[in-house]
Amino acid sequence: MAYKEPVHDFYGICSNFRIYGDFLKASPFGSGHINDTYKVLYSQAGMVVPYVLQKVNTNIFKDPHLLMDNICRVIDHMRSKYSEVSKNVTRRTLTLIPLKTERYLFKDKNDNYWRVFLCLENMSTYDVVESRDMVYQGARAFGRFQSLLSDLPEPRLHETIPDFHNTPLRFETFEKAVEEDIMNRAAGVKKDIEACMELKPYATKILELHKKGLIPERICHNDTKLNNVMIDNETGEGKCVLDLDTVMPGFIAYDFGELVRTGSCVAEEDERDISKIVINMDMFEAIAGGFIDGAGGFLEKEEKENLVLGGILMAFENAIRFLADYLQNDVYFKIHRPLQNVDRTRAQLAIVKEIEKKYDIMCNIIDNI
Ligand code: GN1
Ligand code: MG
Repeated sequence: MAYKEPVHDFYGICSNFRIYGDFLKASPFGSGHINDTYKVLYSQAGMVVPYVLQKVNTNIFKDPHLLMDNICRVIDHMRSKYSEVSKNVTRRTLTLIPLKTERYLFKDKNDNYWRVFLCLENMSTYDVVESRDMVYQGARAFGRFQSLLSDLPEPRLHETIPDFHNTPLRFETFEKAVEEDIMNRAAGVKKDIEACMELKPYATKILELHKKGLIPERICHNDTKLNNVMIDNETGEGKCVLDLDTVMPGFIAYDFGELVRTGSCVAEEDERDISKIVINMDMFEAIAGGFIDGAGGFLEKEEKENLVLGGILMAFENAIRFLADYLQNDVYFKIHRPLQNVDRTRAQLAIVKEIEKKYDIMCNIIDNI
């Protein structure tokens, strides 16, 4: 089903948060596929002040309290580090607004969970990258994010979505969706299903390296789409990393891979003209340079050697997730037209082919950094 904007009592919801002033209006904001996000305007003594209101998708994040626990720890840790070096802490990390009675998460009468952040002004996100410098900045912000969290004190973060990047399990889910074919859609996408099936051997690659002890588990963002970084409108700097719901243990190859998937190709995620899906080596070089600059020296040799493989895995994993969702009636990713998940799948499969073709050159670029 195409996504339909639900009706909510925004004034009532917002009145539970410690926001001063008079509610003016709320309107849909951003282009995320999972949570519902709104920009809310308040008048504070005549000054219009924006906030970001978000409804957490609890079909996907089953325990919103655990998720908020992670986010608070992550934000607090980054904030303590930034406050040593910078005065612009509220532009570099997200800031949650507390409730009047407790912290951060409001449950409405329909069992929806809401949270409010300060709105980051004079910064923008981009669904399609526009320049080499922009991808460099975005990748650097994610690299820095990883390095800032590399000494997050124990305990281990909660797994907000268990097996989020367990690609073999994602593949099983895809196979099951094909087998069950509850909407009778499989025949119409036979070729796409076959193309995904052919890529099956990739599914285990990163997990196997981990099992052999060759690549370590780290705290990762796990959803490093380039539009999850705010770019400063004036300086072009990648300032603030968004979408912290999947920050949890993971592998660097996946975070880097998601950057390659979304930043090294100047096309929409659902681009229908496959000839536009080209991995641009300048963009790739900027991603690799930015990520490694931001992350500093802590990447291990095996991690560096498998960064490009991460690109293949993330394009492949997203392809099977989009196609499984199409077969299951488009219930996970928001869609805005009927075949959008199929188009997303095809574009991801084209990215896999492109990386396969350019694999050695891409590995050389990383070697030379
Ligand atoms: C979702 O929320 P958003 O749009 O940043 C998804 C990612 C996918 C991505 C595909 C929690 O990210 O895993 O890679 O869509 N997030 C979740 O565009 O499933
Ligand atoms: Mg997002």
